[in-house]
Amino acid sequence: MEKEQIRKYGLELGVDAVGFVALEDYKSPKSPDPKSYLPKAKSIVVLAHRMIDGALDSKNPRFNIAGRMAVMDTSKSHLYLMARFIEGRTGKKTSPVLSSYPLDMEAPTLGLVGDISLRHAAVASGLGVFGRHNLVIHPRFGSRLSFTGLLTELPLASDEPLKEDLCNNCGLCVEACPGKALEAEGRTEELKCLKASQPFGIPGLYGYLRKFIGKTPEEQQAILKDPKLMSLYQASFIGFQYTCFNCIAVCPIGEMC
Ligand code: B12
Ligand code: SF4
Ligand code: SF4
Repeated sequence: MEKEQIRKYGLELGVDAVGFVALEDYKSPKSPDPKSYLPKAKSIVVLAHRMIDGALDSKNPRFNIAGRMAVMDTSKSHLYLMARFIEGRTGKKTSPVLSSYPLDMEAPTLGLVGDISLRHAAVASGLGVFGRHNLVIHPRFGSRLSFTGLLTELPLASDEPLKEDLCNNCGLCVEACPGKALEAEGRTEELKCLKASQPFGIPGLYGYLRKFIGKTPEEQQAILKDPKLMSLYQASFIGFQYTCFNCIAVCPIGEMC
């Protein structure tokens, strides 16, 4: 099956951009070997979906996360359809790589490394380049993209990587980061980002639970009335809830809607 048939099918479904990387060109030093999940894997098809500008730029965190959830759900459906398309026409096993979760929460990576690094796959498939914010910038859509992928046994040649540097080094992303997670070039300080962008994630849950230790039953009753508990409960069934998208939102590269 030709790459262009897969790309055409994806674009017809509503995927914004499709890229291809042969496994030998995918290099993500911290990530596991993709063959440990799919022994005969040969390549990765990378799908890029544009984020929704209104949701991203809203000052209401529920609108921000609603936009991200909509992208995640849509891209998940597209992965299913594209996996069926490839498997049905070629008989080659194809495995979806979701946008973020589930993640391996065990040591040593503790939920900080994906099974496939979609940024490294996106860069190697010519969909974009790393910017100062350590996110991938696409020539047309800028940083406002979510990535998913398909690990497949189908051998597909890599698309040509981009040569130009799209980041203008304006530093807006570094300034706008509430967690000061982008101070060191080429590295995101994960825990600082997590603390600032996921108040109802694991550090938030630990913080809440820690408040209980050594407290009297009356104090514990009062802690149970903290509205933060409701937000933690909500996050537990919605999934991870980011309240910060600043490094994406302030980046001036690319088109708006
Ligand atoms: C775990 C994770 C996180 C963790 C850890 C981040 C991290 N250090 O990788 C936390 C929770 C902190 C996080 C935060 C965010 N994430 Co996140 N995250 C992931 C996830 C699930 C896995 C990433 C991974 O495997 N990292 C570990 C390895 C691969 O990273 P690494 O080798 O250390 O590489 C790092 C640096 O060395 C640097 N780097 C590597 N090579 C190069 C080369 C150059 C030239 C440069 C400049 C930098 C650079 O980039 C990496 C960033 O630290 C991916 C989805 C996926 N499966 O890929 C999404 C993903 C990377 N996240 C994404 C986003 C959008 C975010 C947030 C904006 C949160 C939000 N509101 O949505 C922030 C942005 C943080 C930032 N500016 O870096 C998007 C990125 C989209 C894009 N346009 O690039 C992804 C791809 C999810 C998706 N499907 O779209 N994330
Ligand atoms: S998501 Fe927010 S806290 Fe995390 S790196 Fe980007 S701007 Fe900083
Ligand atoms: S905001 Fe400026 S420095 Fe940051 S990634 Fe975008 S162009 Fe580069």
